[in-house]
Amino acid sequence: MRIRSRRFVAALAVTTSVALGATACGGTTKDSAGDDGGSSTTAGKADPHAATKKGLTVGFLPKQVNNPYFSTADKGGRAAVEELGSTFKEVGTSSGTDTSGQVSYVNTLTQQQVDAIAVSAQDPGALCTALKQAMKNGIAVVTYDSDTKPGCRNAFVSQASAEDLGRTEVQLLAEQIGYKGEIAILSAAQTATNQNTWIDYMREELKDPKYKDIKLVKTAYGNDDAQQSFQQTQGLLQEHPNLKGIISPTTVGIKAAAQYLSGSKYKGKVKLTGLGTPNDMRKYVKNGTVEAFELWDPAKLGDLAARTAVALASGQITGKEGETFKAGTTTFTIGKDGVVNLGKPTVFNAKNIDSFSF
Ligand code: RAM
Repeated sequence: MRIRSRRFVAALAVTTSVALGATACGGTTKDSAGDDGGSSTTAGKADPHAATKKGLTVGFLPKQVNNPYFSTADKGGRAAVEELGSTFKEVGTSSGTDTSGQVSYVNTLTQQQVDAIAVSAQDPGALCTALKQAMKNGIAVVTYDSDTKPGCRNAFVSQASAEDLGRTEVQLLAEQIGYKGEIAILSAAQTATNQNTWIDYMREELKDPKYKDIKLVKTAYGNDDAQQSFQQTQGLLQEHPNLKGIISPTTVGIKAAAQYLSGSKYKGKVKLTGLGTPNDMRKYVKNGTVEAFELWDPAKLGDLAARTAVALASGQITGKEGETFKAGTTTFTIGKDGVVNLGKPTVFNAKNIDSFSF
């Protein structure tokens, strides 16, 4: 009965949601509802002993389908959803910069009355109206990989501490270039919440006096598109002939940059690090283009996003700081602003890369 009435409300509200969603299309929008700070908690009190609901539908909306990183992440999500007795579905755009497409998919999932949405946001604000509408309809909303503003979702499942990721990428590159020279960043979309947060921490790290001889000369955007990222790498080297190193905090970007460097006179001379998958990067580590880079296990991120979504939809958590829940055999605690941290990333190099197959 309770579910029925929620579904009825959902069906009614969708018309409004779609209309509102349309205004949010195409870029960063300031949300009309104002302040989006502080995570949005689901109504009521968390009951950590509530049974895990079965028969739910959990919709995954990655930043970009057919990006191998998200294929692996969402495979982990699917396995967890199915293990918990629910149904998994995935929808999404093939471009990593199609925010209006993401808005439409949120609206469609709301219309289809799914029980939970797990979304990796291309933009921190553009999805807010649509996601708030989804939450109003009783849908649990989790962001994973790339967050929205905290008020637009119940919880964010983060791959690792953003601060650690930003700082360690600078540390990795600084060691490789001997703490001296010009460096650049090759990022994903200009609006991507995750990359922008990491880049802010990279800049913070660079303020340490031990990096006084390192100069960040440019941040370029390859939009998580292989060809654009390749061309941006080429452009960086043409514009900055003294470049000593590149940090690319995106699996698409680092792979394209490695491909460019490995076929150029810069191979092994211009250092490259960032976030990549071992499967993409193996050959560039073996041929001497790349020394070390890092990442977390994307499948584990998808797994945790799914389990967080189901815990929210089951009422075990609401997204409030301090709540705890079990994901598999591990107990996770919700931190400030509704953030759940997966753990520490792994650094890959010639010594260990063959033990990883994602
Ligand atoms: C790309 C995407 C994703 C990011 C990884 C590291 O696949 O931009 O959001 O987390 O790289």
